[in-house]
Amino acid sequence: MGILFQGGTIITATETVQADLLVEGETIALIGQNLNSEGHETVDCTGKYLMPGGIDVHTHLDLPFGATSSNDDFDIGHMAAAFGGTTTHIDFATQRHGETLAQGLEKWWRKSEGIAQIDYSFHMQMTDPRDDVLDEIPSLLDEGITTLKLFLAYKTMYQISDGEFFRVMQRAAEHGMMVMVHAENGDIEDILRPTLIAQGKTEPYWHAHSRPPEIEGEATNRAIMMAALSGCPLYVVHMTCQQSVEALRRGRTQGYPVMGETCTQYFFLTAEHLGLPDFEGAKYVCSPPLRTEDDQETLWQAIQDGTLQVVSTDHCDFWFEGGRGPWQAWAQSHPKGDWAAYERQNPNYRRPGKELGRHRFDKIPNGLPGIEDRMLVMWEAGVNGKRISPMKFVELHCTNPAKIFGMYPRKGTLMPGADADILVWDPEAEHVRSAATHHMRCDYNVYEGMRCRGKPVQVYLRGRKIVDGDRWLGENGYGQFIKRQPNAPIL
Ligand code: DUC
Ligand code: ZN
Ligand code: ZN
Repeated sequence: MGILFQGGTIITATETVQADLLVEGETIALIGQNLNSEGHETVDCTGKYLMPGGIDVHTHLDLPFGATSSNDDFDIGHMAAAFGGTTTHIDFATQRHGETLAQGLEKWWRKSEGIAQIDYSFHMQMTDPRDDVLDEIPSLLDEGITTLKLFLAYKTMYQISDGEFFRVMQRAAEHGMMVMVHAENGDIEDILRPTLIAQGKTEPYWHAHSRPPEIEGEATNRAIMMAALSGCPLYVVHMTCQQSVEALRRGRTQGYPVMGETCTQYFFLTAEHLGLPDFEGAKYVCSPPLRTEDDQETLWQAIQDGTLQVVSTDHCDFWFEGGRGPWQAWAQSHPKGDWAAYERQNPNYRRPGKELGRHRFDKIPNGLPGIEDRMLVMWEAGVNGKRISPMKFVELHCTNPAKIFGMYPRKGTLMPGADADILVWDPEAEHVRSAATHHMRCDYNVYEGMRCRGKPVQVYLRGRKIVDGDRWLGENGYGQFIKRQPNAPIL
């Protein structure tokens, strides 16, 4: 017995077609007109769209950050993602200085195995590319990990030199892997930030001044030139501004193997939010920082013309009012990775959050909630706002992520043989984004009060219904690690 989705409109990146869709087991068996329902469970999709489950290729679940760690983990974060239509995500497993890649990876297996509720994969975040670590790179392919993330920012923590960056690219290219880059010039940021602090400019507002668009444009251009020289495919994460988008557009015009993403928040919020009174600006501190309305227009243009291929979230949420309950005593005796479980069992406990930077913007943990909001607000502003078509929406949030990151056609589309990751999307369903109703473990929502029309009313992951209206039907351990393929296409 299968599940027959009847009477819906199927939307993929390339077509919109009225058809039935049959799921057998974990995959799509058939798409066609008037399929025979005998022996199958049926789902009436009249007036609904059927779209592939969303893929968020840039998340930081349970990420240690300074004196705290990000709130959402592979349990609650997964549920929140699915309520917003995302059924697969790729997180960043981090190698710390002195560690091997395998040691870094091991920590992320522990966070996810037996806990995951949606499908997931990892990028390997390399911070210490020693010779022995470079030799370890090919072993990642055995794990199904095909992407290496490098930093040109966070000078004392993650940043690597240009020489190291280039050497990693050469190795990655030999093995059909792709390099991803956080492109901000960390050397310059490391001068601007302490200067502002010394001048007494310590409020959240100054965060944006410590990381101006020029340092993003410069680092993006540098990484692109290294991609041109090494031949290694490059994907620039969280692009925010005209300076970096122009660099990418130039590189692509030259035929270099370069691609890029932006994140949801950069379409909706600006650096003005950082200046909100009563420390509210701290809610919006992320890196790279929020920019201007002109930059927002640049980003809309760049997704429309294909300069940017993907919209992700950089989801990395922290309490606005954290540090509650007996956290200090408890946290001292437990590694950061254990905090999520304790917090779940003790509702009065909150790990530290944005308040860590009440007196200095550089102590505010960087990041915003968004894994649940991404497809909902982009549908509203993009599709309802007539900036992108429903097919383009699917391309940006589902299909391109699957192709670029080696999961296509298993993920990212609706076709026979693909995983039955299916959104039954009601284009008329009205809702309001709010911290009072979202599922992310976060006491604020950056789209608070935004009215939206359209959302997934049912979500299926590999043939199993995990969201039904407001009901959560998922299960810890059902989420699978997805092994990805190297030599993914340059789009
Ligand atoms: N930027 C953020 O805002 N948070 C996590 C990491 C990053 O680069
Ligand atoms: Zn980053
Ligand atoms: Zn990030």
